[in-house]
Amino acid sequence: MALCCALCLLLLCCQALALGRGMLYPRESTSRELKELNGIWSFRADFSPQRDKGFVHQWYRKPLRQSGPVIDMPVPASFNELTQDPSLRRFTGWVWYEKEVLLPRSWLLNALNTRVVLRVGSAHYYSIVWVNGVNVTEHEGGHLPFEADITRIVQGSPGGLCRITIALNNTLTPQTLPPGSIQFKRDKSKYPSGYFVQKTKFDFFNYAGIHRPVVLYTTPSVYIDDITVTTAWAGNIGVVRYEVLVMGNTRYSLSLNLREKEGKVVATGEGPIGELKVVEPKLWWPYLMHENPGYLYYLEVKLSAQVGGELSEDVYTLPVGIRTVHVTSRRFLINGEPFYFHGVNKHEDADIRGKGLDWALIVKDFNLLQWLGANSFRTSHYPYAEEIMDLCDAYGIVVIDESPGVGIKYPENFGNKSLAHHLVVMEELIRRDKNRPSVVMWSVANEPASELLPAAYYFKTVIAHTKAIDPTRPVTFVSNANYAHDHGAPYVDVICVNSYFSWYFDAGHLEVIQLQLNTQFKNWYKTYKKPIIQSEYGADAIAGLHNDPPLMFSEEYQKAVLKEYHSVFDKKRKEYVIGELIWNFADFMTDQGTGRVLGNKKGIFTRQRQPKAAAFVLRDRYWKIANESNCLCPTLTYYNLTPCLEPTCLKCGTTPTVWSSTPRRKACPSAA
Ligand code: GCB
Repeated sequence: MALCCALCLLLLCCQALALGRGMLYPRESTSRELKELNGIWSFRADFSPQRDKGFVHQWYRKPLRQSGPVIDMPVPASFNELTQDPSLRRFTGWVWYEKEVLLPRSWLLNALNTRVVLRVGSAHYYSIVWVNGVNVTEHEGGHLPFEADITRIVQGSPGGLCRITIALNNTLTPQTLPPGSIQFKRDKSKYPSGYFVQKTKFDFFNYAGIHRPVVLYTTPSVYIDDITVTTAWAGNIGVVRYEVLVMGNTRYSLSLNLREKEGKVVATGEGPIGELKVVEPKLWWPYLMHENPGYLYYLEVKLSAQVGGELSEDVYTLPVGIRTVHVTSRRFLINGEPFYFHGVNKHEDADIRGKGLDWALIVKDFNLLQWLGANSFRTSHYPYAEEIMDLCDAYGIVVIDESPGVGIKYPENFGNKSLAHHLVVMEELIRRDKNRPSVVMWSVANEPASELLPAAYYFKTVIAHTKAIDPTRPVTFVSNANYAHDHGAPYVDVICVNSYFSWYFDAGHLEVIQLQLNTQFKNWYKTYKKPIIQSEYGADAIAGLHNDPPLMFSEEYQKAVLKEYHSVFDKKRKEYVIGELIWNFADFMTDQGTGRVLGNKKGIFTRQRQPKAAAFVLRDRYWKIANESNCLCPTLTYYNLTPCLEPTCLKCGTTPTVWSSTPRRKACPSAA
């Protein structure tokens, strides 16, 4: 049976819709060099009434400082909260970034066989890029990488000077993803002339800027452009199926080595398409499901070709985790074992840097996730940085990878232009994250107006397209619509529902949560017979605000809401509920409004990552769930998996040394 599933999977993979080009994460190798351009860039916001002065005066033609004043701007970071200027904080329109770099001679001399690529990890929202005044690329969308081959421009430039200019526009319209709209306020008695505001229907601040690393990297002129890997296993054989896309020449040879962590080669292959078999594979397991979670192999791809009569080589190494994902009517299976999502929803958000990538914050967050006993998160409400996703792969944190499809609330957001762009975004997201073992499901949207009729065709199309590109992963979107009127739900594999009982509805009435939550689950399950994830629930709590009996916004109330929800989850997870993701991991910034006190306070951690009382409630719960599901004792006594401690059996107190035949569990010695 397992073998059969594995083969089906491989067959399905063969039918995946090809994407044409790759977006491999830039990595150094014996054939590739990399130069990070992070640090201080020159910056100017175009405050001209039409925001078009930069284009009219062609600011990209000369160094930016020559066309007017510039300020220092760090990259990566959002520009909004780095100065004391409120008009820059709320700025909507074009901003200009510039960086001058000198390229090493070696990149310029070997012109025939060195390709130079400029890559931007993400820039919000629309980017136009020039190098030495020459337009090299444009990109729409704020959360995914883009790149341009700039070889010809830099190799012709005197002294290897490379002046990179990026014009960035953060305006959101009904056709962008996420959508928004610009409202012009024309009442002269209330607003100055030309006054406009950016409106959005999502609940986080529209931070903008170059949010992720910008790098220059080289490849040989014949190069590995893309690698697609899918995995399966049956019995004691793991299968890594690969497809390599080569650009620059049609005549080349490819050899592949699959290495274990310690470097030992476990399988080898040749040619652009093939299958590697691994005997006794070390499977990729989620955190807390195995003593060695997140196991990665390394697929080293070596390309050889003749360039100008000489042998040229390109080498790229891709981390690979061997695992399978399946969905039944009641369960989510990873490697054939039931997986229960006990995790969080996050945001890329922090003081000062906004949505800019910050290594210290990333490491702190992963430490908190592990402390919490969280095995998963959803990238609410847009794709997160590749650097974050790398750690998910390495630590075994399971990811529901969400597109920026948030705030799709009006009929005009469902038109052809929006749909066409949404399809492109799904392509870009899958192109970037398809090889990640941590990604177990795609989420195409959050809380769209799926009760509107056009949602049926829209989500049918987006989901079918997503599945066509990646037939190996289930697809969902997150709904807060009424189960009986949701036109998108028929197309998803897993039902993801958000609800805020006793918060946005029946505010203050904790006593209604259990009944309403039970009803919610029953209705969705009876209608669709698909497993359900509670993809959001929670309550705002201002850290340090106390009231007992619990009142809204106090830490006690947040705890009480969680406990009411948990009692229902505990019944339903024996049936078809397959996960619970708290809203939210940490407090985060939003637009200003009467319901927001310096942002959304539903975090179980503050924005500075200090725990509120609710964090301890969740921590106890998540570790208990992990312990229970790892337990093989007949009496259901479970292992104490407290972080940093050796797992011990709570019944007999011993540390088990053997894993049972089911790979994720240790057999309790006293069970024998
Ligand atoms: C939701 C949204 C999320 C909000 C949250 C809230 O349903 O999906 O983006 O932040 O509720 O706190 O209102």
